[in-house]
Amino acid sequence: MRDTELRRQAIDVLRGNWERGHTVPSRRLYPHQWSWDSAFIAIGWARTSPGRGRHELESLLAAQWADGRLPQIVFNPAVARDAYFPGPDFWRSRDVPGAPRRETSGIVQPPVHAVAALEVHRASPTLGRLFLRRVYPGLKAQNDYLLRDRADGSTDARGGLVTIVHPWESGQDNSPAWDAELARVPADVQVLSAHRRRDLDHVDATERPTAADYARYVAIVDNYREHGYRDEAGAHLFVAVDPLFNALLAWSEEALAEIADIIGKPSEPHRERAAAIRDALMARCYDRAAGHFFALDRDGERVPEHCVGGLAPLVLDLPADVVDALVAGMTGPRFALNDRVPLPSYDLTGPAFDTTRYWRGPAWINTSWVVLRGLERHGRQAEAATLRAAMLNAVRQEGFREYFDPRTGAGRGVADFSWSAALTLDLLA
Ligand code: 9WN
Repeated sequence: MRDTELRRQAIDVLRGNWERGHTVPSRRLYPHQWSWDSAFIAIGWARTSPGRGRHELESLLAAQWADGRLPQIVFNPAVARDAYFPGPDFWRSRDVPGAPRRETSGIVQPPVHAVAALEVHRASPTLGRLFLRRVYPGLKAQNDYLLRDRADGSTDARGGLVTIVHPWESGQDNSPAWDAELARVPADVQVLSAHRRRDLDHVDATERPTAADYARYVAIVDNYREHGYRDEAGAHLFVAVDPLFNALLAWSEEALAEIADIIGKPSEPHRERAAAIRDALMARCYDRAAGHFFALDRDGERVPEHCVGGLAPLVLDLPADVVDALVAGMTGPRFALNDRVPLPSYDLTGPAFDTTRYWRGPAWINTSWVVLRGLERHGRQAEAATLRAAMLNAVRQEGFREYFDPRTGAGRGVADFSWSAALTLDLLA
């Protein structure tokens, strides 16, 4: 298939998923607005209709909480309340002071939105400047919330890493990096009988998190909701540090610095915050022997599982030997960089590897795109060209699927998935 035809198909998917001001990740499985999806989707819109990219980010920011948190899900009131589980009646944001009028979930997702805002601005700089002025305060407040209320206690006075308090916050829901921490959450699979998992109406159960995972996901939210979604000590049943989340936070601080320069605000504080997060990632998550960035558990111990998120710090300034080690890991047996299938979400040789189950192996377009940007930043053109070819090959062969079998490239999850289409548009630009 020619590039022009692939581009036309990607635009069709985004148009089909456009829903008055935002784009759903998938019409059937995810019929609301998701936070980090909207960032990737805006990057795609920037390549074809920057106005829609602006709407995408502004509609998400309109649902920001008073404390600055940008919610993982903004519920569309026009969609049946039980179309997705867990829906608005499970989260009950309407009972929480400081939550917006629009109902939302109470957790966050990886903060890649400032990067997206800058991409949208670059696509149409004249209107973009006004747009940047409008979105800058919300984007800054999002990161302020994370660095203030989610600061990992063990970082130094300059600040540093932030925690996630639910696997859903990582965006890589059932990654093996969370298994040990999740196992500490008291699970009662019976609680699930009170709910209906709608995801299993659309995707085979072997491609989704298990019932035991969902029981714990529900228990973590029940507890957080009972604490009024306040991040006070002891309020969380699950705490972890995710290298992907923190790498994207630092990258968005760099983007905020550029945005601040464009609109005449102080940029240096953002550069300092980006450097502090990068330094903390290096000091706490980088394992020199493994040549990889690992997640941390609630005690600050490294979780020695090789996940694709551990390659994400490549988007930051890193010492040359660290870049070399990450690229060696990517081209070695664990991630097996090739020009057919994008990067697996988890170590192909790892004990928890699964070819089909969601974030336990399958290849995703968004995480490969982040790593691709990292390779480009460090001038690793050969590896970048290979990864780009793999991403384009996967969507050409299988369509804009949610994820792909990391060995065969077979499409998995839903079809017509928005960020797979959006980031393809970016690759073709
Ligand atoms: C829970 C929407 C989201 C993505 C996540 C992905 C998946 C949701 C789910 O879909 O998570 O947030 O129901 O499984 O894991 O990264 O943002 O596309």
